[in-house]
Amino acid sequence: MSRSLRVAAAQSGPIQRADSRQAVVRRMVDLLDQAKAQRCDLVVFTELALTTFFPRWYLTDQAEVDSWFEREMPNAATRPLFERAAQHRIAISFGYAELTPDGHRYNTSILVDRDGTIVGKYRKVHLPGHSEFDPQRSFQHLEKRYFEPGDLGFNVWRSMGGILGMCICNDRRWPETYRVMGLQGVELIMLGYNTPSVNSQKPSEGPEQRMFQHRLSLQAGAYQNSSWVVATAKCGVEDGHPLFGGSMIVNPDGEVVAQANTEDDELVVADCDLDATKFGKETVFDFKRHRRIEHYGRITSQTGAILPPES
Ligand code: ING
Repeated sequence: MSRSLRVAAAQSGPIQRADSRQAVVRRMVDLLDQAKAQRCDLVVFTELALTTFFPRWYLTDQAEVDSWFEREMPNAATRPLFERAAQHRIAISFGYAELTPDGHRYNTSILVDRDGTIVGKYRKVHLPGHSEFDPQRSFQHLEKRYFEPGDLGFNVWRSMGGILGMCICNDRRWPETYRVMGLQGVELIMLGYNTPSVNSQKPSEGPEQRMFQHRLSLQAGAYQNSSWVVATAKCGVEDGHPLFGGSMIVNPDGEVVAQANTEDDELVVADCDLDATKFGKETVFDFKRHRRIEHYGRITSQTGAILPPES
């Protein structure tokens, strides 16, 4: 029997600082209804899907910081999303800012199965940006201020008849992210991202170059681990700050099979045959046959680069 899933990347247009969780969830439920109409099995929402990308703001009042976080999931604001997804028998993933009962704060994503049960959780490992206000930057990116590095690692879950994994945004730029899931047999990786259209430290790096690097990262990760990658943007202009779109679905050969055309709420849909991952895993990326771990020690024993001695 075919293990094909119809998957939607449910791209989010901009969420303004003043927008309520309720208004955002209504938009997400509308995308779910559209996905149902297209007979989707799985809908991948974006990073920090419930709020504006608040790490662009330098906040000092802890109560205001914590207003961007969710203390429990589901909660009153998100229950309509869980209920509609279960009603449609659609599995979903989405990201949000997580405040744990013991006071830890993470940039988190969850996987919810067709019954509305949370079956997986991931906490963003590779936090970009900085922790203090940086006057040198044209805008701030304070993820290291508001979140702790994820403590769950890169896991995979058997769900929807396949092996699914999650990561978040900047994680997609780091090959280790994909490989650790690849070494667990991942067949479809879900990720959301909020990526500024310009580089706050390098004005010459604009949307075209950043979109190239975004696509390059996804295609390489998919190909080198023979996995589907579903990447979903939050995009458009949030309180004057542009985020780029480019939601896309990449097949296990590294080919883009579907991508967004707008910078607004938009479904990007593709049929993902999970058995299409087998050939790569059994030939060029048959890790068991080809990897030489005796030469990879630096990858886990070193954090930064160690340069050769000056001659
Ligand atoms: N955003 C950006 C991303 O990884 C970034 C940060 C942009 C890092 C460009 C490096 C280069 O897409 C988040 N939220 O990680």
